This record gives sequence, C-alpha cells and structure tokens, in this order.
Amino acid sequence: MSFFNQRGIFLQLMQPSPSEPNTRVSLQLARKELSWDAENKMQIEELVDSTYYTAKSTDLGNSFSIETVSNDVDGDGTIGADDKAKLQALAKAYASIVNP
Ligand SMILES: [Ca+2]
Repeated sequence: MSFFNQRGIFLQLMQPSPSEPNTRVSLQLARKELSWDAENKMQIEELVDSTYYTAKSTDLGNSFSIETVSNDVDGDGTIGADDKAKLQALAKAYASIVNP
C-alpha cells in the first residue's frame, strides 16, 4: 500500500488444485493507520478494520460468487446485492490479471 492510500483491498488468486477444484480470490478490505513508535523512533503502518471475503468461481474465473457481504462498499447506505456484485466484479477482474 503506498503512502497516499489510506484504504485498500488486498487480493490473492488461488488457482484450482487437486484438493480445491474451484478458482478462488481472497479479498481483504482494510484501512491503514499510521502511528509513531516512540521507543524505536519509527513510524508504524498498521492495517485496521479488516474484512475478509472469499470469492469462488466454478467456471475457471468467468464468474465469481461471494456468499455473504457485510460491508456497504459502494457507500449507498444499504448492504445488498449491489455491494456483492462490485466485489464479485473485482474478483473477476483480478483473476484475469496475471502479473502480479
Ligand atoms: Ca451498498
């Protein structure tokens, strides 16, 4: 997370494997908090308020589903299908990005 980013979403892609036939994308929504460690005289970056989701695809990354979304990620005041759709779209986009 860069200096300018105070909020972030970390993504990790897990390709199908013998033990897990589905493509999965793990999403971590977090906020960055900066504080000063006086003892060691250094700035500390900490991720707080993390929420984790796992998006699952049974069709090799063409479509993703997330069971339950508990965040109002689009800020429209309600938690619902639109929030889920945005996170699922993000997972799909990420699954098609091979580097990193
Ligand atoms: Ca919403």
